[in-house]
Amino acid sequence: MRVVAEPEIGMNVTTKPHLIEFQRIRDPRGALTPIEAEKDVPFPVRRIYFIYDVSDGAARAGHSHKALEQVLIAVSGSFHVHLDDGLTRQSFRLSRPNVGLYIPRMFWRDIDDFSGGAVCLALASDHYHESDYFRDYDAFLHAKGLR
Ligand code: T46
Repeated sequence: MRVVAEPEIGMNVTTKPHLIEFQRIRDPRGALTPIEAEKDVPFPVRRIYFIYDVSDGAARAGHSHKALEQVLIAVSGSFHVHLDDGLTRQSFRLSRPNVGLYIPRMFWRDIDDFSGGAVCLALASDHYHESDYFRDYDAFLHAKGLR
C-alpha cells in the first residue's frame, strides 16, 4: 500500500498561486508578523531579497523561474503582480504586510503599478542562479509545450 503523507496543518500544498495570510500580533506598540519557513510558507527559505526605491512608472520582473518558488510580500505600500502560466493570466494587488503571494515554479510574472515608498519582500526557495530564469516569453511557452 502506498502511504501518502498528510500535508502539515497550516501548509497549503498546491501548485497554484495563492495568497497566504500570516499572523499579525498587535499590541499598543504596533504590529509584528512572524514568518516561519516550511510552516507559514511551503518551502525552506534559502534567500531573501527586497525591492525598494522603485522609479515612478517602473515595471519589474518579466520572467519565469524554472524551479524557484517564491512568496512576495508588500511590506510597505502596494503593487500589482500579474501571473501567467502560458494559458491564463491572473493579477493580485499586494498591499498588506501580513499577506504574501505564493508563486509556484513556471509562472511568468510581471510587477507594476508600485505606490510611492513600496517595498517588495521576496522569500525564495533557493539561492540566486541566473540559469533558473526564462527571460524570453517564447522560450517559456516552448518549455511548457505551448509553442
Ligand atoms: C522575481 C522578482 C519579484 C542578484 O544578484 N541576486 C538576487 O537574488 C536577485 C533577485 C537579483 N540579482 C541581480 C540580477 C540582476 O543583475 O540583481 C539584478 C536585478 O535582478 P532582476 O532584473 O532579476 O530583478 P527583478 O526585480 O526584475 O526580478 C526580481 C527577481 O529576479 C525575480 O526572481 O520574481 O524580483
